[in-house]
Amino acid sequence: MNTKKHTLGALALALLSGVGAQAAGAGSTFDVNADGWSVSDLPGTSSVSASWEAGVIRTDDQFAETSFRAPAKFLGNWSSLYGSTLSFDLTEVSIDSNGADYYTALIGSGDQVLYWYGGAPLPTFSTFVASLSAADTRWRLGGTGFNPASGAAPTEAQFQTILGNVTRLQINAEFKTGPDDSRLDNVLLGPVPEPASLVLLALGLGVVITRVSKTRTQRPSKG
Ligand SMILES: [Ca+2]
Ligand SMILES: [Ca+2]
Repeated sequence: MNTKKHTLGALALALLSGVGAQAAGAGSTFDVNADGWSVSDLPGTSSVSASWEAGVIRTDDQFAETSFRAPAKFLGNWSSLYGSTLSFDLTEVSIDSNGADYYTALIGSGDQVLYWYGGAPLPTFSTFVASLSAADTRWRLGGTGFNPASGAAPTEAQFQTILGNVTRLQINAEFKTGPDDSRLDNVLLGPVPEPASLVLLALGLGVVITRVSKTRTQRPSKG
């Protein structure tokens, strides 16, 4: 009985993986490990491995400006994602009075960096959603290694140039002068699976369930 349930689960996972492969973008849910993420300083010049625990990644103050840094699968030419979203779940045990002034995420291309000011995280996980578009007025354009809260808003052309050659993606883990304790989960660069893909997934699961049911009725139970 357990074997059949495992078979159904494996087939469902295979179908889900297929949907993920069809959708543009990249994602990390940290189900079994840190998925290649590291912990970096703000300029992205130094990094250490990210700690993994219970399906999320976690860090304390590893650098003067600590952030979670995405692995290679989040980098490259994402021009097709203009107008889509970057979303993630973030929590921080506590922030200080400056916390809300810090950037929340950044997308860099060489020394051109888009900083997104989506607010500070809460002591419990909450979801942040940034539009990959100059229409999202929380983006500021700056260089490496500083926090240009008052920087210029990017033009659409500037945004698309950076999105066309992403060399780093970082989620901030530094929201106070004292010791931080930040956790990150469910990072998704790009669209969630489209309705058409979900319909295909539902159809695929229906086929799997039908087949497993038939197998179950054809084979006598061994108890
Ligand atoms: Ca997770
Ligand atoms: Ca700190």
